[in-house]
This record gives sequence, C-alpha cells and structure tokens, in this order.
Amino acid sequence: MFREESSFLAVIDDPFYSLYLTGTETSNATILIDVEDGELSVSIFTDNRYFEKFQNSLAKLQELRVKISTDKIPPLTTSKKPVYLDSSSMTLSRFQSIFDNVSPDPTHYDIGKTLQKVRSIKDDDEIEKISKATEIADASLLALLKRGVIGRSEVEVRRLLDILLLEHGADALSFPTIVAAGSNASMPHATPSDRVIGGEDMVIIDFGATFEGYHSDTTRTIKANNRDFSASEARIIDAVLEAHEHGVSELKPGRIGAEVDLSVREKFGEENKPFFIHGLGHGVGLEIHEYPFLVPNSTDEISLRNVATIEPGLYFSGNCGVRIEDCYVISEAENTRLSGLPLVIT
Ligand SMILES: [Mn+2]
Repeated sequence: MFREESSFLAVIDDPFYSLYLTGTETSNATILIDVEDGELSVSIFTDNRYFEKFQNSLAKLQELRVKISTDKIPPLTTSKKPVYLDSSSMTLSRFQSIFDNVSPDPTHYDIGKTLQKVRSIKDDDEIEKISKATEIADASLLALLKRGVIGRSEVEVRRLLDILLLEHGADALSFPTIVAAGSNASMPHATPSDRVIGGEDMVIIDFGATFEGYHSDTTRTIKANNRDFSASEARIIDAVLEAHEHGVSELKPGRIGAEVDLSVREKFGEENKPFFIHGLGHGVGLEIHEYPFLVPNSTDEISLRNVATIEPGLYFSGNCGVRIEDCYVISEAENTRLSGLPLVIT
C-alpha cells in the first residue's frame, strides 16, 4: 500500500473510512495516520457533534488506540515526512485549509485508489449486511406488486415503495427511487412524474435499501398488468437478460472493469449496442457507487469478495426502456446473486 518509508503521514478526509474503520457514522472526520520509525499513531479530527459517538465506538475497539480531537488538524506544511493523501475525497479547499493555503506538490502521494480497493473486498459481516438490505428490497417490491401499480402515477408508486422499504426494515433509502413508465423509461435515470401508469406500460423500478450503513441496488422492468410482454417487448427483455447473464459470467477475479463492460456491449451486437447508453455496473457497499466501476475506461480490478451490480439496459427514445440489475458477490466458482427475485417478473 505504502512505499518503503518507515516514517510517513497519511491524511484520509472521507467520513466513509471512519465508518469503515470505527463504525462511527459522521459527516466530519479527518483521519491522520502518523508513522514514526514504524510506530503507528492514529488521530481523528472531528467536532462536538461526533466526539462522544467516536469515544463510544472506539471503546469497543480496544486493539485500535486512537486519539480523538475536536481541534483543527495541525498544518502539515512543514512535515519532513512524505504525506499520503486520498485524492478522491480531499478537495482542493480542504487541502489548502490543512496545508496553510499552499497547493499540492509532487511530494504528496495519492492513496485514493488503494483505499478504495481495500474497501471493495468485503468480509462476511459486510456481505451479510448488503444481503439483508437486498432482502428488505425484495420483500418491498413484492408487496408493491401485490398492491398493483396501474392507475397510480409514477410519483405515487415511488412514495408507496419508499414507505414499504422503510416498513420492511430499511434504515434509509439507498438513493432516490426511480419509477419510469412507458416512454419515460427511455431515460435511464428519469425523475418520477405525474404520468399515470396504464396496463400496457412497461415500468422500470430502480430502488434500494440501506441496512447498517450498507446499500442494496436492484432494478426490475415489469409489465404493469402482470401479463405477458408483447412479442417486440419480449425481444428487448430477452436481449437485456442475455446481456445480464453474460455480464455475470464475465465478472471474475483479475478482470478489469472496462473489459467486462466492453464484453457486454459486444454481446448486445451492432443492432442493440447503440441503445445501451450507460455503464454496466459498479461496486456496492458503504457507498451506493464504489470501486470497482464496470464502465468504459475503468482500470479497476475485480477481486474475490467484491460486491458489484450488473445492470445492462436498452433505451428507445420516445418508446420504452428496459434495465435488469442485481448485486453479485464475486466468488471462486459461480458468483452469488443476492436478490431472490426472478430477473424478469411476470
Ligand atoms: Mn446501480
């Protein structure tokens, strides 16, 4: 992770790492790691809103000796040691407040990607939490479909599903729920509208729960009347389903994000490729979108115990859209699908 120095500083200015390392939910925490001749000391700089929370969670982690402070982080400008930073969370303004208004220089080393990769490899407890969040989402969608969506607007369906997610045990929503019917579904991230859902509409529902900080992410495309898709709809559904299954089979340790994305684009073939207009997937954990990203140009490497979505879709402007998304745990043999819902619900 780090170079060979026996003395260095690392500054991690992202609350997700405080949550990851200490279990403390916070909106303000800078972690300062100070290694002096191989001796480690860790300080967390926060404010009074979180001081006691940190004290409580750190008391449970006796093996980790951490100082908690509500002071400002000391300026590190004069540090003789190399300083490691996380470029993906450290903004220029934070940097300048820590370094007395100077700008980054080449003696600062970026550990952003390394930290993301470490956090992408989930332990059993983390996988269980994502799995539990997914179970909550599964049960909520089934409850929604039992009540039916025909005659309700997209906004009403979103509100109903959001309530069901909370009633089924979600701590919060993973992200603003998407409900997009008929021609609105050709926009992958449509904002729910007052459009009333009719029986012949195909509806994209993209939703998730959080459970103890961990997210789920699921998309289903349903036929509002629960009856069979028309022949032309079925062709689109089948193409997306095939692409989805191909994507899952390509998701293997050592593969690179862009490669997996590309192989699914190729699977779609010349005819459908232009209508797959977003990335294939992303890691899921304490953040809804995290390493490894399965998108064009991504150099992220897939590892065992990653949890990632596969979410191909086809979008026909003014007509319809189809997306099928699930979360998978990357495993030695076959990847484990976390949702118990069929990929196509009829
Ligand atoms: Mn997603």
